[in-house]
This record gives sequence, structure tokens and C-alpha cells, in this order.
Amino acid sequence: MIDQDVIAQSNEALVGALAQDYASLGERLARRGVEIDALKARARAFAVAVPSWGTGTGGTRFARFPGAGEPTSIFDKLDDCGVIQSLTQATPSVSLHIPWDKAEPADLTAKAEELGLRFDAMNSNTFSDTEGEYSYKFGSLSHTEAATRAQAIEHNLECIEIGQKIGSKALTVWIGDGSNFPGQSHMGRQFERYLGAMKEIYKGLPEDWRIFSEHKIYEPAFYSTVVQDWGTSLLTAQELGEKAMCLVDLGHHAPNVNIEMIVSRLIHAGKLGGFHFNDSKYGDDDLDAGTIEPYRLFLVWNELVDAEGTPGLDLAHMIDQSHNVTDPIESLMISAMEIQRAAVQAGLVDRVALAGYQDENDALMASATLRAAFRTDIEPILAMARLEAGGAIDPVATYRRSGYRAQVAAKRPAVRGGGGGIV
Ligand code: LRH
Ligand code: MN
Ligand code: MN
Repeated sequence: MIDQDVIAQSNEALVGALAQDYASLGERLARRGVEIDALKARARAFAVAVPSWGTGTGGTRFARFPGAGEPTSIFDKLDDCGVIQSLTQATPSVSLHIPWDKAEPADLTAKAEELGLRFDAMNSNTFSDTEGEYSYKFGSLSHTEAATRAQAIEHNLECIEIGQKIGSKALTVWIGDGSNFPGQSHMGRQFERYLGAMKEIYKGLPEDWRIFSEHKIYEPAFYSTVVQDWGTSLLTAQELGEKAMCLVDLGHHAPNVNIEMIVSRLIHAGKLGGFHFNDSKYGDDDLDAGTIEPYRLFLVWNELVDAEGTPGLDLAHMIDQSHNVTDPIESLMISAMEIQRAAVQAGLVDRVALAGYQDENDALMASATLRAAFRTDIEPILAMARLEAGGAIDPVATYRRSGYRAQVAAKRPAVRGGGGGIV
């Protein structure tokens, strides 16, 4: 854990300048008719879940270069998540991946309680052969063999069972099923098998739970993927029923896809369930949120803020990213704050003016209205929200000053790096 004194000392050096910056931003916003404290309340209310699996170095299929003090168990991972929450005050929950994070549920809850954390959506893993008799090499929930499908269904039901014991209320299902060659799989029958299996899982879903279907364009299958886009994800959610929703992982689309529009359509359909936030230049979750396309992140949040108050809209916000060259704790803190920044900036959009420009077909001014919000540096609002919640004005600097990584490196066994799948 981070010593409260370290946070207090770090903050002490910065609080004077922050107060000035906050006051000056408050004056500038007031001229635009915006109440700075309302935006600060938005920052305080913001929360995004940390992925347990993100606390370690991910690596690529070529190699993995672990850092010092890598977590060796789910309890180490929870400690790291506790650090992220105590410094940012924006990540009060953790999303678990089973079987990676399998442990005695009572121990998980006790550890989370000690750290002031909760558990968000559970994630099942039928994309690798971690346990079980049957291989997922040729698919899991959509496999041609009923016994393999049954094993994958059972695993998902077990995730729900564990989740119920630790206070989770949702299961995210992402499968790597697909095909690598044209003709390898009958795409229609494969999808039907998948739907049949999902219906079995859905039957085991408690009343107050939701199931999220997560789409991804490709990888590990390189020709076709069963749940390849939001269309298939929506079909799935609609076919399953009320408790089934779609989860959008920002990294799971072709380049240039208009993700904010997908968000808008899923809201329209009443089927948007949540997000896996991350960023990438080329694909999936290679980079921290807001690293490459901060404007796109803002535009996604613009849709979410616009839809606030929509009946039934209850989103699970989660990070899902991989780190190769940075300290995962630092990257996850940066991501959480960038997502929070986009959420607060979207709250700054003059929606009355925007609606007027849209009605008048004034494209230039409509776009300028969005840009005005995106260009406003709201850092003092985020920092003030953190300070008031007991967090750090500058989380990364405070983390480095705390020496946490060196402390855990002294306790946790060193992990050797190694080759990936091709070495
Ligand atoms: C697949 C994915 C999915 C998995 C996670 C490890 O690319 O985004 O959410 O559960 O990565
Ligand atoms: Mn994901
Ligand atoms: Mn992914």
C-alpha cells in the first residue's frame, strides 16, 4: 500500500499551484456559463474498473520482458490495483479473469475489503487450454463437438458461481472462435452452435446479473471470427434476452471504424452494456487509453454523456490493455485518468448550442462546439477531484516517490522473461 504520508507530502508541494489553476479555470469556465464544481462532481463520480490481468507485463507472441516485482498471484494483483485506486481515486473495482485469478472466494473478498476494492464483471477464458479435458484449438462455445461446447459452457457457469460469491453482477464472454481458412468452417452452423451454447449459459444467469458479449474483428482466428463485430454481438444479445448486452472493446475494430457511431446505435437498441477501454495504433489493446486517439475517446464519451438518463442505460466501464515497456501500474493510472478526462470534457459540451447547430445544419459550428470542449485543459478539475477524495494530485510522481515497485520487487520472486509462441 502507499503510505498516506507520501501522498500528503507530494500533495503539499503542489496544492498551492493547483488552487490557483483551479480558480483561474473556474473563472474562464464561468464566462462560458459553466460551473466548475459541477464538472468536479462529474470527475468525483467517475469510476472505471482495472483488469487484474493488466497488472502484469503482457508481452507479445515473440517475447515477454517482465519488470521487477511482477505480481505472482491474484492477491499481488489486487495489491497493485489497491495502489492504483489509492492514488487516482478513479478505479474502485477490479475485473477478474478465470481461471487466471482462481482463488478461494472468501479470501478474494477479504483481500478486496482490506484494500477498499469491489469486483466488476467476471471474464471467462475459453480461448486457451488452461484446464479441462477438451482442447479449444478449433473453438469453444461454437466447437463442432458437443462435449467441447459443454466444457466451455460449464466453465462460464463456474465463472458466474465464483462471481456470485464475490459480489460481481456480470459475466463478459469473449471467444477466440473462428476459422483460419476459407471453407474451414460453415459460418452459419458455427454461429448457431455458439448461440445454442450462449443460451445455456444465459439459463444459469442469476436474476440480477447481466451477460456481456464482446466482439473482436480478428485474432486469434485470421480468416473469420464468430463474434466479429457489433452486428453479431447485437444479434446475440437480442436473441438471448433482456439480461444480455454488448460490450465494446475499443481495440477490436478495423482501422477508421466509427466507434462512437456503434456506441450510439447500441444505445438506441438498448443493448450497450459496457466498455473495455484501451488504445492502439494498429490493433487490439497495445497502448494506454488516449495515447493515439484522444479525440475518438472524447467522441465516445460525448455519446455517453448525451445519452445520460436513458432508461436502462447502466454501463460497466473497464480498462483492458496490455503493457510491454512500461510499469503496468503507471500505465493503468494514466489510462484511468485519460478516460476520466474524456468523460469530464464531454460534460463540458454545450449541448443546447450543439442541438441548435445540428438543427440548422451548421456543420462548422457544430464541430467547433465539440472542439471547444475537447480543447479545454481540465487537468485542475481532475487533480482537485483526486485531492479531495484522498488521492494524489500527481499520481505517477507520487507512485515513483513511494518506492512501491522496489518494495514489492524485494518480496516477490523475480520472473524470468521468455519467448512467446514462435520462439
Ligand atoms: C480479447 C480481450 C478479451 C479478453 C482479454 C484478455 O482480445 O480483449 O476481453 O478477455 O482480451
Ligand atoms: Mn477486451
Ligand atoms: Mn482485446
